[in-house]
Amino acid sequence: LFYDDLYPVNQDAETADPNTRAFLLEVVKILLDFISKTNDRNEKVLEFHHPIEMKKKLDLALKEDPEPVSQLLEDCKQALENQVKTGHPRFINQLSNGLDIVSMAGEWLTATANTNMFTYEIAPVFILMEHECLGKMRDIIGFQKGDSILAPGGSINNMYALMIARHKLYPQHKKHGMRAIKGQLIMYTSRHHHYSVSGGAAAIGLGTENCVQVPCDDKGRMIPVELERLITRHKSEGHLPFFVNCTTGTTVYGAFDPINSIADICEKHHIWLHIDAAWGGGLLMSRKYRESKFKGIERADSVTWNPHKLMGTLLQCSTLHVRESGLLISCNQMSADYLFQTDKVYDVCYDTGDKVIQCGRHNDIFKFWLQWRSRGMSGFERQIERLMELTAYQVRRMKEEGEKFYLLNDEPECTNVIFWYVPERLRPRQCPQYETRDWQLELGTVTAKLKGKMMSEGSLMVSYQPLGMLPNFFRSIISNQAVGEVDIDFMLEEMERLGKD
Ligand code: ABU
Repeated sequence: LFYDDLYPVNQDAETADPNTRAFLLEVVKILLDFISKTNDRNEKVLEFHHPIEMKKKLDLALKEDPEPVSQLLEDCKQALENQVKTGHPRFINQLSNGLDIVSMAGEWLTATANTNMFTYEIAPVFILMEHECLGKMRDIIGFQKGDSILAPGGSINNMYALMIARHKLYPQHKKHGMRAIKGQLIMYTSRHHHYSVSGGAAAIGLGTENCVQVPCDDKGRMIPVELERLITRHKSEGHLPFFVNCTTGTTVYGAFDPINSIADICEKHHIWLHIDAAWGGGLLMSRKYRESKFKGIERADSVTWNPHKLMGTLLQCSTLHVRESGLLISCNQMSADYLFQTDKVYDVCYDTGDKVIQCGRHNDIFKFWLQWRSRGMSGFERQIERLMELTAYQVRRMKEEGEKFYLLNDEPECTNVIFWYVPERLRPRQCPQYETRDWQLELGTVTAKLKGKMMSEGSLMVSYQPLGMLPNFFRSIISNQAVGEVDIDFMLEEMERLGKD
């Protein structure tokens, strides 16, 4: 069989239908095998090959003549066999981990419906699902009215927040560009901010030097008095402070900037308050954590929240919520006549595509809506609280292990646990340099080597990074519902096994 024996090229239902069904059923079998392996703790997380070896191993050539369907099935198998199993309970590497089955089913359906999200005309059901989910998320945040969009990732949503904050102050910028603004706009974010915030400053023409990094405390939280000191200084220099990014769930530490204190400063100085809850936002689904970690969130002007992180929605699903209605459309609308006709037969406020700068927009909502339906609020609440319980278990177990692990924060605010694995020769009894700078630097080297061993072995993946003065350290993340206590025990044992010098 070849591609032209299948729909849509073959229009003869008598042959195309059985051929197409047979092909797709074979694809589904391959997918189901991958799902089984992903959830099998005896399977490896990955088969690591260096890029040069991987290129030799794979047949990726695009040739002159068609490949038969049988080869395409082999290609599908090969792609998954060589893919990292990001839903494996021992993949503890990224903020977005896991393979939620209901959400995945939604993604399969989304691919089959293959529509574009710019107008109600071609995506009626999915546009209404966006209204439902986004409206519910705004309720949870505490925005009485407002507006929301989905964008391809938290970075883009953080940039949208910058654009609409500028638009609110200087609507003429849309037409005249930077000459509409007399003075230098300045924005603020903590030193532990996600890099997309300074990336957004570069992208919208503000310049990274005008994205001022506010010092943090030792837990990685912005220090409000430092923020106010900087704002006051910049104002006295004649600059225009206009935007503060408050991170709730920093990428590495999982730290929460103090919303209410920052909101007080923003109100006093008439500055837009954006909350980057791309990572921590999932905790809003728990009443307990909403109350303890997000006090004051309803005072924000905008909030980024990525269900594809802590909530386990399949990649990608990232949302932006704005307290004031109408700003998104006024900032981004270009009124393309061929899409957004105003004389359509239906209520065109459902044509949401002109609120964003993208034209083509992927359907990121169905998998999220379906996942939410499957759980209700209570199911999501349990899911989120379970992740936090497991995090507490990990910290407890690491403390029980004594000198093998050096926790850099023993009270994590999210599911990030940051630590060094300490090999025997660097433990206090063997190591006179314990806790010195040289000791830290040596642990930084050990960390990168140990990660390399994990990958060669294929048994575990935990990410690492340096940060500020700290050389490389591990950051484990629990956002996969497949993870259990047994996997945390395994991580600790495996690090000790692989970490032996
Ligand atoms: N957007 C931040 C993702 C980083 C991470 O998964 O580690």
